[in-house]
Amino acid sequence: MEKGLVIKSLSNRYTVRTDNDEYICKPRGLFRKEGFKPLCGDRVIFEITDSSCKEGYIYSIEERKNLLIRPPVANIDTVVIVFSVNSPVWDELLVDLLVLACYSNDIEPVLCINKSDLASKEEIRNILYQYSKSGCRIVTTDAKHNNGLGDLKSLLTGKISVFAGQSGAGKSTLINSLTNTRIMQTGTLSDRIERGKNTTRHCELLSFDGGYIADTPGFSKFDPGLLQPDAIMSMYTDFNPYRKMCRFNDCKHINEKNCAVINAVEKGEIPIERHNRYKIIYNMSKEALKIRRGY
Ligand SMILES: Nc1nc2c(ncn2[C@@H]2O[C@H](COP(=O)(O)OP(=O)(O)O)[C@@H](O)[C@H]2O)c(=O)[nH]1
Ligand SMILES: [Mg+2]
Ligand SMILES: [Zn+2]
Repeated sequence: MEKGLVIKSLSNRYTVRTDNDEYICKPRGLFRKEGFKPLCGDRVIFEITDSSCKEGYIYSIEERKNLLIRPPVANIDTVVIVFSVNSPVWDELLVDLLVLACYSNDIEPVLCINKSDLASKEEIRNILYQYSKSGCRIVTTDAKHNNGLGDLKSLLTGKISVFAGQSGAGKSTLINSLTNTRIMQTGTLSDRIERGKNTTRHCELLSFDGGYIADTPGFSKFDPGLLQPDAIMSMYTDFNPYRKMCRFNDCKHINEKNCAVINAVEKGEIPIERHNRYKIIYNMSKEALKIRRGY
């Protein structure tokens, strides 16, 4: 038996990569009946049935660290959240929501401010400041003129990454540059084409420099109702140094008296933009919870 990584899935054929080879594998019959299919990113145990044709059977899938349904990828280490300052204007709430989506799936978010050629230094500095205490790694890139790509690449080495964010922010352009291919369609309508491709459950991990990037447009939405309000609170790491100093043990840092987090915002120690977004997302999640509970 061999061990390998599923790097491509296409109509029930899986390309499994080992240290020095690739095999086209079918899943073992029994495990298909169990309704459990391999996904790109899965680490599998397989048997080589024909070493000259490089074919085999997948026997089992190692336990997954996480998985996304759309795009269908397992064991994601990093999601690169791509946005541009003003072309399109960045959706601030979406960026925070995607960061939360990462944390709740045990994925490391990397923020990528792309199209830096179209923004002023001041605008970029402002965004860097907003996330300076978020614990997120953040890079600035200009995919069109190949600036900052080395910084981004160094954060993705040895990892399985997915790109996410607003349409038009430059995800496909970045993936093409990093992998030195033109595999992703760029420009208007391209996301729709790539989504169409994914509905047939096509997915491929593109290898580069010891890491992999999924060739999908990634996700561009996240429903805060999927998280509990208290979970959201704990994922705003900006608040960590202050939480214990709040007057109330169960302080939600929304409008309570003697809230150390709110005091820190007033003193400029926590970026007010982050706190404002926290309040909005916390309340969205609370409303969703009320609806679920029926009151
Ligand atoms: N000026 C500039 N244009 C870019 C940059 N990155 C991507 N673009 C352009 O922005 C448009 C949308 O890019 P695309 O990669 O398709 O975005 P996606 O929808 O996020 O995949 C394309 O016309 C790209 O050529 C950049 O860093 N600077
Ligand atoms: Mg795209
Ligand atoms: Zn508080």
